[in-house]
Amino acid sequence: MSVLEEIIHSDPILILTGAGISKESGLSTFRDPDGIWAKYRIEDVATPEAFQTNPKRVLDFYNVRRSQMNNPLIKPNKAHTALAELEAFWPGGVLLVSQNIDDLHERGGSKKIIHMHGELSKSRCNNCDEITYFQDNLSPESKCDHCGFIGSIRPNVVWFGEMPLHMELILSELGLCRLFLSIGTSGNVYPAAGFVQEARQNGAFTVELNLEKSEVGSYFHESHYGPATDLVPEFVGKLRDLL
Ligand code: BJW
Repeated sequence: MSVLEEIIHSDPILILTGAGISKESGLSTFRDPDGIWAKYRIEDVATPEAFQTNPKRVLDFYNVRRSQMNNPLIKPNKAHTALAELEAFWPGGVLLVSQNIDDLHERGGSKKIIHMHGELSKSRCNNCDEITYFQDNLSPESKCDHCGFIGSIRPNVVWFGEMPLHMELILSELGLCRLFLSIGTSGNVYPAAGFVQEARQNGAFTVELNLEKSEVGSYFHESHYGPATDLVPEFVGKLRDLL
């Protein structure tokens, strides 16, 4: 891998992950033929308007996904754990920016992680903005423990038309990283899909690890195609060899 010639151990690394990294753990992606958007319409379940029009449908969609995530059979895979190992041994620092709302990176051992599209294990009150760790099902009758409002509790996730979380910090880190690694994301959804160009313009070496070439695949210096559980441990192994 030519990354060996470009990167030294003191370089900061920023890693963007998408649904593809959790696929081999048993969670669905969105845009693959068997993905979530083949079964649900985005406008029915992943917009603020959908929540306003039919909150039960939206909450049920996330209740099902929360129970899938919490199924004991769903575990972090070798790609998740390899990234946690990288974070532990890489001297230059590793920031993980995940579009995923599951908790498999944390359960795999990663510590420094930003969930830019939110987290399924948390709810947010539309009335008072209180964010709460929440593992039960939500319903339109759910009451906010903080302000007492009924019907305002939603999953703490980012829907289309909403601002992804921690963008200021992410943009600043994209300016600092020397290696940008994109794993298991189709490059369809912005602003995440634009991160490769942002990082590259700022001088980072950019690498895509994905099952197939993504929508923004031509912007990467280097690409490797295959399942994340093969590619990620292999790539992390190459970085370890640099030390
Ligand atoms: C494997 C694998 C294996 C499979 N191993 N790989 C026109 C132009 C540009 C932008 C816009 C536009 N019109 C509207 C917009 C903005 C809009 C947008 O991007 N729309 C596009 C559809 C065009 N974006 C927004 O609205 C965002 N907000 C925003 O832009 O605010 C303004 C702003 C601007 C600038 C700066 C800051 C703010 C919000 C986006 C919210 C996305 N929300 C969702 C759902 C909520 C969370 C949830 O329910 O989970 O987030 S949509 C869904 O897509 C989810 C994902 O995080 C996201 C990305 O999907 P991902 O992860 O890439 O999954 P897939 O399925 O697409 O791809 C999986 C990949 O894995 C594939 O490539 C497979 O090949 C691969 N794979 N198995 C390795 N084993």
